[in-house]
Amino acid sequence: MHTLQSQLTSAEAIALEDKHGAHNYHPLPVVLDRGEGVYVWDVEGKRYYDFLSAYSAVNQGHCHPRIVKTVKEQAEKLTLTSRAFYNSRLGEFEKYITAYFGFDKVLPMNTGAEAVETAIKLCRKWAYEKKGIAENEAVILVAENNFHGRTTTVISFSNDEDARKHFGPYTPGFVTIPYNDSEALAKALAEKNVAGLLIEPIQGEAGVNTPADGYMREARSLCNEHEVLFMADEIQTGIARTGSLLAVCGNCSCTSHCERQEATYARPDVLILGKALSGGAYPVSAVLADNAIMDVIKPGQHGSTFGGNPLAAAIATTALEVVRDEHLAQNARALGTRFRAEMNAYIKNSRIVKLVRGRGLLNAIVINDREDSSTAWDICVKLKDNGLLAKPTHGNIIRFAPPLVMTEEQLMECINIITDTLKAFEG
Ligand code: IF1
Repeated sequence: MHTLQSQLTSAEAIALEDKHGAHNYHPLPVVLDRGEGVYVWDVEGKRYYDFLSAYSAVNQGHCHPRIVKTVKEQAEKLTLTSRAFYNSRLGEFEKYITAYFGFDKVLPMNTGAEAVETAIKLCRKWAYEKKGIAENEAVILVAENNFHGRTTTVISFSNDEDARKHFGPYTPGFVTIPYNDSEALAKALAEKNVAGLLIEPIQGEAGVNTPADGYMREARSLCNEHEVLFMADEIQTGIARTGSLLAVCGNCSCTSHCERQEATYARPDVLILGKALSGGAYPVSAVLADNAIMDVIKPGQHGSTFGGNPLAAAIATTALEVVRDEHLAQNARALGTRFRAEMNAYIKNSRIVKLVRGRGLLNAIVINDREDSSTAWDICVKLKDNGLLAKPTHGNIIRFAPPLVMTEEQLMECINIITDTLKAFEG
């Protein structure tokens, strides 16, 4: 069945990447060859639980049969036309995704960073043409320890040395405020020329930094008061990952906008999606907004060769259908609650784990060791040996984010692998 069987050993594959590829990553030493649902297999045939899900791009599970079927069918028919012509899939996708998330219009792109760039451009143009900010004076507020991608403009407002050092000169027009601090936000919003707030509902790269429950709602209403666009980067948190369709939905796991949500929903003016929008089968990102904002962009002012191509449109439609049909938000919510409960029970008697935090199936444990120690990395290598793949993030933190198609039985097996592995580090 799997005719594309690799002929390489792990060591050979790693050596090839090391020799011929730029060293812009430091991967765990595992070479993956096949995936199905919550599992991946390395080139030697060893099976692992995937607790990274390609940074939440494969929420629907690896090689989801419905998504693969769409890839095959559309790839055999038409893949790319450019936007110089209409294509038969884009309009249907646009209708579907705007109804799904409750916005007037969508602008499709490919990668997450491109969607963030799109939101920034949209916000600035809106500020000059609708809000009346003087040309070149628009300011966008961003949060400390943000991660929004790797383009030169996006890294201009990062405070991560690795991400930005020696990549200057930097794009001006951004002001950093502390995360999860409504007072600081209110103060910054009172300054002149503020056009937008760009924010992650949970900061992934910062170690699954989860804000207070009311923070997003407060940010939303503060932005309203100051006529400032509230732009939510849901590239990592969105599409059921945190136990809601969007993290800004708050405490609600419905996959359509219900009445219950009125109490908790921090509706963004600009919604930024990527990653799981394609279920990991293809790079698809999107920016959603209502007409009053989106209509400032006119022909020739923004675009991308691949953005909105028929293959992407078809895949993204199926990927969103899977999330709804398989109740992935509800499953993420239930399994996430179980995961944190089990981890908290373990942590009670643990020396090596300080705490667990997160929402839905976006969680992290904080290791009780110096930030610059290799403990989190060493634990991840051991987890790999024990059949579970996770990746350390900044400051001795391990992120746990499996595909959302996991069953409770599988989760319990994984919790056993994790706690058994941690026990070996209790010392
Ligand atoms: C890498 C982190 C995750 C994102 C948010 C935009 C983007 C991302 C909130 C850009 C991308 C990635 C990219 C990945 C590592 C990763 C990551 F650790 F850096 F923070 F997921 F947790 N907004 N996140 O999280 O999207 O252009 O990559 O499609 O290897 O850099 P992209």
